[in-house]
Amino acid sequence: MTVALYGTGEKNFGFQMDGFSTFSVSNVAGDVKGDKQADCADLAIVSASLLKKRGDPGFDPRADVDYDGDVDKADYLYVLGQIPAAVRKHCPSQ
Ligand SMILES: [Ca+2]
Ligand SMILES: [Ca+2]
Repeated sequence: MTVALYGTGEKNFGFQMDGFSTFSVSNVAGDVKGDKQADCADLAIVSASLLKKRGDPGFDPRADVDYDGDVDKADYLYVLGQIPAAVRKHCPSQ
């Protein structure tokens, strides 16, 4: 397995591993998409992988915000909690 690290600074980086799609990690809490803001799109990513485990079809590693190998209520509630209330109320009903 190879792991490549890249980045433009200490706050933004990404990594790539064989068998996984490339994704970036930003320093914004709850931002799983990597656009530097926590919003409904991030919650949608978590929702799409909810109750899936690493290795399951459709599992999105970005959604596993606590890196415990699955996407569960803890991941969901974490992201939900990072979305500003004014933004959250515009998200599709959860
Ligand atoms: Ca985001
Ligand atoms: Ca998790």
